[in-house]
Amino acid sequence: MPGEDGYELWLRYTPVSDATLRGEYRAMLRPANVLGNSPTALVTQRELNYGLGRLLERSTDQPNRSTGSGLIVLTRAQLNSIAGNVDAVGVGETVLGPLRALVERELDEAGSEGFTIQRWRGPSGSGLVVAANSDQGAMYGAFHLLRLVQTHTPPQRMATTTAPRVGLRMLNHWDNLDRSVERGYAGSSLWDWHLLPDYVSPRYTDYARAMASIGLNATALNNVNSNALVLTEEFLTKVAALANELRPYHIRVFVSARFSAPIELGDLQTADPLDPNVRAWWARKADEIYRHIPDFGGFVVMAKSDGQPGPQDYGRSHVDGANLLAEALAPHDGLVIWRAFVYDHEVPEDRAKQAFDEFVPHDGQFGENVLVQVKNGPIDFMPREPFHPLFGAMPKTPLVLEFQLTQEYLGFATHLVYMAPLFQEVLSSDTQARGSGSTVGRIVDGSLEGHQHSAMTAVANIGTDRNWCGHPFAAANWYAFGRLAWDHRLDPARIAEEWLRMTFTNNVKFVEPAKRLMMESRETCVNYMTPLGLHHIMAGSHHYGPGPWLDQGRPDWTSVYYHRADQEGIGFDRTKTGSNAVAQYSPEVRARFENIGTCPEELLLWFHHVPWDYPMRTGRTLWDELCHRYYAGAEAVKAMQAQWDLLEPLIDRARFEHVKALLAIQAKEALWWRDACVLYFQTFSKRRIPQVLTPPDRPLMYYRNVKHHFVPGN
Ligand code: BDP
Repeated sequence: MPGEDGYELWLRYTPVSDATLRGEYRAMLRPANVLGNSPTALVTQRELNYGLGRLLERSTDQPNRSTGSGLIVLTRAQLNSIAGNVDAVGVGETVLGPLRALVERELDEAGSEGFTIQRWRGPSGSGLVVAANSDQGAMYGAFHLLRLVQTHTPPQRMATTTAPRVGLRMLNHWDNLDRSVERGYAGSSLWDWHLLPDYVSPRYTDYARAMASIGLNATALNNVNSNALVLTEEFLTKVAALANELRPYHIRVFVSARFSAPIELGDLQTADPLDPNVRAWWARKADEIYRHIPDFGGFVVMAKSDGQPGPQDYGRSHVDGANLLAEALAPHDGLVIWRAFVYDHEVPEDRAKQAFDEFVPHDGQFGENVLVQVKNGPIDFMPREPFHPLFGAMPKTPLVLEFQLTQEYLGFATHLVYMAPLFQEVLSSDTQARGSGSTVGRIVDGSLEGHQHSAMTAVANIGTDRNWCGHPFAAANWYAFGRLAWDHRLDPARIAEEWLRMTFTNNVKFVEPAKRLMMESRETCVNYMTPLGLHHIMAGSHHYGPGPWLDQGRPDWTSVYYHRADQEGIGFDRTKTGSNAVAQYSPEVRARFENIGTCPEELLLWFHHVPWDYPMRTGRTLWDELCHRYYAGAEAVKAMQAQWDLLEPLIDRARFEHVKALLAIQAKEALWWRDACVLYFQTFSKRRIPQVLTPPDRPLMYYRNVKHHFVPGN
C-alpha cells in the first residue's frame, strides 16, 4: 500500500469498494444539490462534490441517469419557499408536501445549529435530504452524511436528527506570535503571522474543514499567556484575514487579551479596571476590533496566574476585571471567557483549593456576557484528577469546561493516549449539585441551571507537522473532543471506531483491535505515570518524564508537595485532618471522597495520606498495589506493541511504521516512569518490590540524572 502522510485527517474519502453499497449510495446521493449561494452553502457544495466524488465515483461506474433523485441539502426557509419551484430541487410537490411535514417536525428538535437527515421517495426517484434551520446546520449535516458514508453506514440507518448540546465548541491555541507554541508538540504554529494578511495559506481552509466536520465553531488563536501586540492594528488585520477564511465554516475567532494591554501598547499609565480612562480604552479597542472582524467572538483572559497581570494588581477582583472587558464587548455581542486557572505567588496550603476559594464568592456578579473557564480538574490536566469542585458550585455563572489535547502531562505527542475516556469520565461525573444526575456535562451545557451561554474548549494539539498533531493517533483526541462537545453523551468507543474507519480503514480486522488499544490506552498511561490518584510528579518545567524527587523551587511546583511520601505512607490528605479540599464538593460527593473506605481507589492518594500497609481491594498492601500498577502499565504498553505489529498488513506502511516507532519509545519510557517511581517511593516505604515482579536493573541515581535538552513546547 502506498504511504500516507496523515494530512487529510479523517476526511480521506477513500472509495467505497463494495460495489453494491456504492451503488446504493450513488442512487441516494448523486447528484448532490445544495440550495442557496451563501458562502457556507458554497463550501458545503464543494465538500460534497469532493467527498462524494472520491467516495462513490469509479471510472467504470455508469452515470446516475435517473433524474429527480439524489441528495438535497437545504434550510427550513428554503424548503418552505420552493413550493411551486420544482426545478430548484428536481422533485415535485407530491414529494415535497410529506417531506416538508416530516422535516418541519424534526427541525423543531434541531435548534439553530443542528440538522436532520431523512429519506425521501417519489414517483420518479428517491434520495436523502439534509435539512437544518440555518446554512450552518446544513453544513454540519453534510459533514455528518459524509461521515456516515465514510464509515459504510447501511442506508436504512442514515436517518437522524441531532443538535449540539453546547453553544460554543472551541479550541484554544497556545500559539505565540513568533510561531512557537506553548506546550505544543506538533511543530510550529499554523498561523503564519509574518506573511499574514498577504499570504493566506490553503492550510487554513483545511483547518476550517476539519473543525467544521466535527462541529467546532470557535477558535482562540493565541496563547493565554498573551502578548498585547495581538491587539494592535497591525495584528488585527492579520486576525481579520484568518477570520475571513474561517467565516464560511462558521468558526468564530477569539483572541487572548492581555490585561495590561492599555499600558503595554503605550497609551496609559494604568490598567486599573475601575479607571475611566481604562474603560474608555477598552471600549475604543473593541470598536476597532469589530471594524476589522464584525463577527469577532471575544476575549479569552488568563489573569493573575503564571505571572500574568490582572485586576488584583490594582486591588480589584476577578469580577472587576471580567466586567470591564465585558462592558466593552457587550455592544458588539462579544463574550469574555475569564479563566479560573489561578495561583498566587503566595503559595497556598493546597493549590487545589485556590480557584474555588477565589471564584465562588463572585457567583452571580459577572456580567451577562462573561463565562468562567474551568479546567477539568483542580490541579492541571493530569492523567487523572477528580472533577473540578467549581462545577456545581457556581450555579449563577456559565462555566466553560477546559480540556487539554496536547498531552502536556500524558507523554506529549509521543505517547499513544486516546483521551475520550478521560473527557467522558469528567463529563459524566455527578456533582450532586442539584441532586443526583447533576453531571458536569449538564452543568457545562447549561441545561441544569438554564444558562443562555454554554461552552466547552480544549487546548489545541495542532501544529505545522504534516499530519497536524504529531502522533498519528493524536488527531483522534481533536476529533473526539469535537464530537463530545457536540453531544457529551456519545460513547468514546463509538467515537474511536468512527475515527479509525475514516482515518485508516473500514476493515474490522483492523478497527476492532485498534479500538481496544485506544480504549485501554488512557488507563495504561495512568498506571505507568500516576496510579491510584498520584499527580504532579513529572519532571520540572518541561514536564516530560518522571520527577517524583523534585523538591526545589516554588513548593507547589515541586513533586514532594503533591505526593507527600514519608515513612508512614503516601498521598495528599485533603480530608479535614489535612487541607480539607474535600469540603469544596457537595455533601454526598464529599462523603464518598473523604471516607477512605468509599473513596474510589483511582483517587485514593489524591484525597488521602495512606499507610504503606493499608489493605487494598485486591488484598495487596498499598505498597504492593502501587508496584503492581506501575508494572501493569509498562506491560500494557508492550501488549500494545505486540497488538500493533499484528495490524501491519491491514494499513499503509508509512503510518504503520510511524506508530510502531512511537510505541517503541512509549514502551521504553513507560519502563523509565515505572522504575524511577518505584525506586524513588521505595526509599520511603522501605519495602521490597513484590517477588513476582522483576526489580529494575538500574539504581535510582541513574533516573535522577536523566536530563533532556531542548524539550519542545517549553
Ligand atoms: C499549565 C502549563 C502552562 C500554562 C498553564 C495554563 O504548564 O504552560 O500556562 O497550564 O493553563 O499546564 O495557563
